[in-house]
Amino acid sequence: AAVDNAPAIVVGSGYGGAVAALRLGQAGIRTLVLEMGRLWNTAGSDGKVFCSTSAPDQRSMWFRTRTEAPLASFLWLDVVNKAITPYPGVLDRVHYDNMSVYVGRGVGGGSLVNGGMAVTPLKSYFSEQFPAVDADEMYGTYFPRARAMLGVNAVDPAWFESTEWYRFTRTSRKAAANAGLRTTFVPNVYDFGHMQREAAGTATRSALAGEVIYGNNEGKRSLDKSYLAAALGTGNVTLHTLEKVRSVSRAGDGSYLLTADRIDDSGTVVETRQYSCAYLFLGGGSVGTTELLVRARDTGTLPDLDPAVGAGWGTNGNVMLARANHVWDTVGADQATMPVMGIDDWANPDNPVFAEIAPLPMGFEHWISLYLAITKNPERASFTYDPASGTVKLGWSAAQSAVSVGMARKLFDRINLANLTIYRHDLFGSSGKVFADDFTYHPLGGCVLGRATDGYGRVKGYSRLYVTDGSLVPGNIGVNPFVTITALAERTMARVLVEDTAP
Ligand code: FAE
Repeated sequence: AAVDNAPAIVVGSGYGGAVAALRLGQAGIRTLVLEMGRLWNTAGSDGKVFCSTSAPDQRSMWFRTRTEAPLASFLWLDVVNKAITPYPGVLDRVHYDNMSVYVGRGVGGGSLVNGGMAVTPLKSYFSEQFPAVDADEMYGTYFPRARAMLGVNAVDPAWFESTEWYRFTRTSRKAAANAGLRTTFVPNVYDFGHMQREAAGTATRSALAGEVIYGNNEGKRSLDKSYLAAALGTGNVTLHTLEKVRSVSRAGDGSYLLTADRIDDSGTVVETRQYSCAYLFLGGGSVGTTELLVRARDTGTLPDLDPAVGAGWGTNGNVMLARANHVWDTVGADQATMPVMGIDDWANPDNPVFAEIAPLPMGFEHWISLYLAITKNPERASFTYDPASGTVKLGWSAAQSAVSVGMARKLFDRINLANLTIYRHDLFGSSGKVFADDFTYHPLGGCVLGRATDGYGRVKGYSRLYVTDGSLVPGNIGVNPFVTITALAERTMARVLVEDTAP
């Protein structure tokens, strides 16, 4: 088969991949981006690019016959998930033994499906996680650069206090305050000017129409509208979609050889392509990149990869849970899908938790307060290659999830006690589960900075091979992770373009 050559290849078009593509393109380096998902720019028969969460269709999930939403049930009833036709939809749930990982599929990766919360971690906690990284430089240069490029903005506090769309957040804030807990506004990449126009009836509703995990048709500054648009604008970046990189090896001349499967809308492999490049940037996300490298090391295509490849993975301590409010504490039928506030108890040395106040837009009053807690769970797991099945496995155990639950429970027991309220038992399946601890939105680690790579994301054992995504973050960052991932990728690219690509 013919081999396509590019000076640089980027695998994946999420945060890490998008930053790499832009900075390579700006440096005048011809770059090819390979993305396994589709480009989300064509309207379906309903005139929309993405489907809604209330009426999911084939566009919702990656090759499923039924949706797998995080909230499985309401009043224990199986009313949330719907039968769909298999298709390269935008949200995937990757299943491992005791943990499943939600990821975005498409040009823009997680930015297409996420809640847009753009949070910079506490400097002290960042330094704890990345002791070898110059924190002054990160907070002086790379975090501001990332926030500016991502289009981070904040809700107008006066509008927040008065709008029906954030009543659910104010009710959760009150419950937290009753327990003596601090809440803090969190910035977002959703355009709040657009959201206010949605509320006023002068813009098409998206965040105010229940759109989020299956994509936003309006308002969200996802990567295809920020970094990736700019990358393509350099004229040096090309994008191939529906191509999944299956393996990576190295040729005698030091170039990298990639094999990619191109699929059609039914998932059938219609072509297997070979690529070669001098510089390879991996931005497949914590799970995508780590799986590729573990497989490459253990099948012998990149045998010199460090033993640390595959290790140091964590869930950012994610736990989802819900409380039932009193009848007088309404949350409103109208709820914006973009969270704007968190309960910040991270400084509590006894039980550090940062819990985002999450929306649950169902179109009627349900008195439910939903949360995604980020706990400081120190547990880590490793990915290993299983030769018998030819798959990569994740060694995360249920006991490791229980650590996150213990921390979330401690915080929310306190809130329930202060408010004389209880947990909801009907939202996470028929078993009556209170704490959803079997999935994460925030997979982190697997190729940890300074362990599997050098201090800048250069993969140990190989030259001109880089990781730029969430696999660099050691399992927990204490806040929603994409601003950190973006800023670290900016730091890597600034260094690599100066030191590694001299003609
Ligand atoms: P990611 O964005 O996952 O991009 C990886 C890309 O590579 C994807 O497009 C893949 O399809 C593609 N890919 C993977 N493997 C291959 C392969 N072999 N060949 C070709 N392409 C491949 O990685 N974070 C926040 O900070 N704030 C939030 O509010 C927030 N909410 C979230 C809500 C949901 C429902 C989810 C799922 C996540 C949320 N996150 C949030 C997490 C955030 O989206 C995630 O940390 C980043 O997207 C990770 O960025 P990466 O660049 O690591």
